[in-house]
Order: sequence, then structure tokens, then C-alpha cells
Amino acid sequence: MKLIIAIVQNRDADITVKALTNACYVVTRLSSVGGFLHERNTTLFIGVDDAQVDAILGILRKHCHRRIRSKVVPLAGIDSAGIERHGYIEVEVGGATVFVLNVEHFEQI
Ligand code: 2BA
Repeated sequence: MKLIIAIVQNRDADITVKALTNACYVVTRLSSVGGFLHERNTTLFIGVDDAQVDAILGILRKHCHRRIRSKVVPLAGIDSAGIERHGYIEVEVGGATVFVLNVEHFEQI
């Protein structure tokens, strides 16, 4: 058995969870926040048999899209008004960040 942990963008979360549950996979979703952009995202926990991992990855690939996001970063120095200067960097986010872990023991009590 595997535990799939998938971090997805909030814009993709509803449709991804719907596709997973429609395909009869059991999903737990948690609200999370990315450490770099500080944007809210969604972390999915999906426990599945080994043989189902590829199908889950296929659903994630289909519904989780890459997007370009901007982040404000401080620049060296200050401007003529004595105010710190800032610039923007662009980063590509997603589709999904996926971890596939071996499950040592699974039990529902
Ligand atoms: P964030 O940490 O907010 O990162 C958003 C995007 O910013 C990342 O997209 C990546 O393109 C960029 N980024 C992250 N850290 C960076 C850094 N130190 N320097 C430059 N650019 C950086 P993704 O890689 O698609 O990640 C999307 C979200 O997935 C992340 O949001 C984080 O919540 C999670 N994540 C990604 N990799 C992870 C990892 N190795 N462990 C735990 N969570 C991870």
C-alpha cells in the first residue's frame, strides 16, 4: 500500500478531488500554505493499493496545471526618497508536488 501526498494549487483542488472521488478513491484534503510564496494551497492524502498509483498520478496530471506567479522581493539599496526598493520575480508553480510513500501498516479502528 502507498500513501500519496499531493500539494496542489487551490484553483485545481476542487476539480481534482471531485475526479478522485468520482473514480472511487478515498481522499483527505487539508488546507496548507506554501513556504515560499505564502499562498494557500491544498494538500491531499490518498491511501491506495500499489497498483492504483499510476491512475492517481494520471488524474493529478490531468487536473493540476502549471501557472506563473509573481513574488515581491527586496532589492539592494534604497531609492532617493529613502524607501527600500522592491522588484518582482516570476516562479512557475505546479501542476502538483507529489510524494509517494510506502505504508508500513494500515488499519481503521
Ligand atoms: P511554495 O513553497 O510557496 O513555492 C511556490 C513555487 O515557488 C514553487 O513551485 C517553486 O517554483 C518556487 N520556489 C519554492 N521555493 C523556492 C526557493 N527556495 N527558491 C526559488 N523558488 C522557489 P512548486 O515547486 O510547484 O511548489 C508548489 C508548492 O508545493 C510549494 O509552495 C510548497 O507548498 C509545496 N512544495 C514544493 N516542493 C516541496 C517540497 N520539496 N517539500 C514540501 N513541500 C513542497
